[in-house]
Amino acid sequence: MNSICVVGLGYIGLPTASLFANNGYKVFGVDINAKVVETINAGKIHINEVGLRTLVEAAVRSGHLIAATSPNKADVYIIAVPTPFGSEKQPDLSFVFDSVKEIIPFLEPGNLVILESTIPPGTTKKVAKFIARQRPDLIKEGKRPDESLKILIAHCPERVLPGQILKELVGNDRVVGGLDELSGKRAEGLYGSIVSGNIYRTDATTAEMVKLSENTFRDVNISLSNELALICQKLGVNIWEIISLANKHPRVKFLNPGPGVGGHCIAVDPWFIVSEFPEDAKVIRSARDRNDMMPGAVARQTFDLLRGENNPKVACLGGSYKANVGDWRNSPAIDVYKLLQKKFGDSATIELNDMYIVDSSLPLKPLDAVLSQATLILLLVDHDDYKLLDPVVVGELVSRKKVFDTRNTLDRKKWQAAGFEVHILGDGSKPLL
Ligand code: SAJ
Repeated sequence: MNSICVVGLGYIGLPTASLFANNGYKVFGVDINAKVVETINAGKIHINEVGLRTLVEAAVRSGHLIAATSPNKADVYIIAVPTPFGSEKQPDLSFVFDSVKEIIPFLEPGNLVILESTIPPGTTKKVAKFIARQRPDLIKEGKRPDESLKILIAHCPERVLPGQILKELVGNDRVVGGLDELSGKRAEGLYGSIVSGNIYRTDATTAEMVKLSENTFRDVNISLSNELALICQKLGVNIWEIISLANKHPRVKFLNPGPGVGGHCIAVDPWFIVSEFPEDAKVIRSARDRNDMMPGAVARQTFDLLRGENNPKVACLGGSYKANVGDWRNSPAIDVYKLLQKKFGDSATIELNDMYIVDSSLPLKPLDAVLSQATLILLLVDHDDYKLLDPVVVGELVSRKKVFDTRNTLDRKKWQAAGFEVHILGDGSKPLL
């Protein structure tokens, strides 16, 4: 297993490819985007992730990582392409199957095919059937995997947190699910060469469900905090105090409420279970719905806080889907920003700042410009840079000292001491409409 072909050079594929390349493997990276390929072959990166640039640069310079727009013959094939979902919340597996289609002509007996992409339960088996139809010499349909497989197939879901991908790729425990015993063992051996955490071997469908259950657990937990935040708001008590005290119980661990759940994992993966089991996945579905309605709730409360003001100016702080990253896919902060623009039309100025986002398609403005003459500061993302803001300095820029913190990230007492009226999502200070 000396050569690896990694299909998909995004947030997971590129760090994985460069880690293997820096550990002695010959790695062929594949991406459909020619610009991405060109960037990587120049030793540069197209995504922002701590430590990635150095790793890619070293991998390319050593000649161990070469990117191209089509696959190369290798011992191992790792598929790390996105699995988005459509407007009907159905998973779109076309990238996965297109990638498999591309590698099929290269497959030889003994090769290992690994699906790293997050996939609905049963997909690894479907991929095996798909390969079997085109390469009956490698997989025989209708037989037990250990009797029929001449190649090895496994699902090894990634579990890393954006913002600390490289650290977690190495340090986190891994679950590897083989289609048969040997597939699992070979995949375990491969990841063992780059992972310092434990590797747990299981079957492919279990590995698929482990990954989906982890993210669903987090989504359901946050939805409960969000629901309680809305209830506390009506009740006139503070959800943050309640969570902090409840979490003193040794068996309770609430996550934080906020303006919603975004990104391409937690806001998406639960739908992979719902789409397969629509009648059964009731809690999962309503948790998704609860989290999806949070941007609307935040926009309504913002509207309420501005009631009676003529031509207000809202300084929206943060557009990414979470703190200290520049990724704004499915970002609830952007949803709130757009809802406010729609709700106010020309009767207000709504401006957006985010120092992490590099995408020029968003109308981002510098922090000073956004804060200047603002009548409300709306904190949507808890970037460290916002935590460090000095309320005295900010107070000199704004035209009205009022802040709505949807992440409970600012030091309330400090901001109040600087003369600000401080509202925190779920603190019970103003009823939600
Ligand atoms: N969020 C809250 N309250 C919280 C925590 C998060 O509202 O207490 C929001 C965030 O602001 C964000 C969203 O949830 O909008 C998701 O952020 P996250 O940090 O919870 O998770 P992701 O999507 O960045 O990464 C998750 C991780 N999964 C788990 O922790 C179980 C990561 O380990 C996975 O590898 C990743 O999904 C993935 O790729 O599936």
